[in-house]
Amino acid sequence: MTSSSSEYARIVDLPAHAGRSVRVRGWVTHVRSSGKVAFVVIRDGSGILQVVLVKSTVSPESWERFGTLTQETSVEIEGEVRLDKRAPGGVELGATSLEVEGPSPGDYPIQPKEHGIDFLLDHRHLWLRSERQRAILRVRAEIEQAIRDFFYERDFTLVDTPILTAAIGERSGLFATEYFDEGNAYLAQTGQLYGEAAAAALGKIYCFGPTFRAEKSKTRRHLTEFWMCEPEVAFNDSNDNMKLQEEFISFIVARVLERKQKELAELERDVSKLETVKAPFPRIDYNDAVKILQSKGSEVKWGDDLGAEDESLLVEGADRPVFIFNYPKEAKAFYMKENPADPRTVLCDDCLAPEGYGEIIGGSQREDDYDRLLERIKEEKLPLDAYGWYLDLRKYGTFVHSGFGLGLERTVAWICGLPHIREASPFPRLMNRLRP
Ligand code: NSS
Repeated sequence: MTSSSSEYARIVDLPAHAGRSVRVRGWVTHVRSSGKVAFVVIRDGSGILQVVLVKSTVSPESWERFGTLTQETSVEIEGEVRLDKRAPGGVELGATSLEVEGPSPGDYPIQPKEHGIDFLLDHRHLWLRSERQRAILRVRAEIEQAIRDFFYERDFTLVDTPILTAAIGERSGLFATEYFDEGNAYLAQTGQLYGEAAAAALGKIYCFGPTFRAEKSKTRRHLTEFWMCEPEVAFNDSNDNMKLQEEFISFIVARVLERKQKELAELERDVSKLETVKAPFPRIDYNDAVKILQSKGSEVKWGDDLGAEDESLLVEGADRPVFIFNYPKEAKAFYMKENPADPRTVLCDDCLAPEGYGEIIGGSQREDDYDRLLERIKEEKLPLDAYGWYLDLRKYGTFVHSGFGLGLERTVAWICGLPHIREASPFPRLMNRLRP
């Protein structure tokens, strides 16, 4: 096979090599021939290239090899780069030789026709090669980079929190596994509690990694494994927390618009719906949200958490995300700070994306009063021995602090305009899906 990669050009770089001879490698996506002239379209991950082989100018071996090409055959081609405005990427390669690196049987499962979603997910390892999936993965990577840049530029310290934990963060389902003599370990649902400890050490931190929830819900927006970015800031109150969220989301959207237009076009995303995403975002108090919902015919009652349909109704017509803040205590997690102005509620917010995408962020000011937190842990019947360390944060110099969690895949689904969250993850984990 091949030697060093510096001898090869990437398709994206070809315009700079116009008029010169180069070698490229990639996978065949299409072939066609008119008898004396053959066309091969290849993909190398950086771009798409049309290659032209003229029978009279290549060796008989190269011409014969052309005849064996099928979709996804991997090839190495040498040829001259020619500028051609009509060709994808603005260049064409006039081949002088063609070698097959890895043949592909002519039964490639994914064809340009309608496949059922189960079939596609069963073949996710191959489905990723399609243009649409590549565009989604690139947008996802850009969002992840934007997340890291946002916090790096603002002097937050990245803190990696554990995945095997004894303490539970959220109410939704847990994955448990036996942990030597220590009883059950749980796959982390959140890094938040550790983030709070780190915020007392470093002031402004964030964690960003996989989180796990044994969700028994088959919806468009639940995965059992998803990535969450969770900043935690010492001395921020709930109001500061919402400001950080709107600044953060606006930054991410602006970055994708700036750098991923090609991918958004491939996804046929209506970018005018993203261009309006700018801070500040509207804020609706939970009490008002319930009234609005009831006036729109929802059966929601004060005290309920809001479901997907309620969320859609609340953002109806909004041109940017909307905050719903200060939910009833019973609808939310134990660690949220009681609202001094209305102790039936907690200082928290959900940030709802427009166009029906719903909650992409959950955030709150944390309960910083030792006794009240202890009471909440008991009320929720959480194992006290696993929370001693968490209570210590309220014992040794308690402090006002707030943070939030942004779900990466929900954000990707919204920004890409995907109908379902499963396409936002390279290898999605759903209730009924652990492979590939
Ligand atoms: O449960 S959250 O609302 N909040 C937390 O986990 C807090 N501990 C975050 C914090 O304050 N540090 O989840 C946060 C976000 C939520 O808005 C969704 O965007 C996403 O995490 N999320 C999910 N995405 C995909 N699938 C599932 N099952 C899921 N659950 C939450």
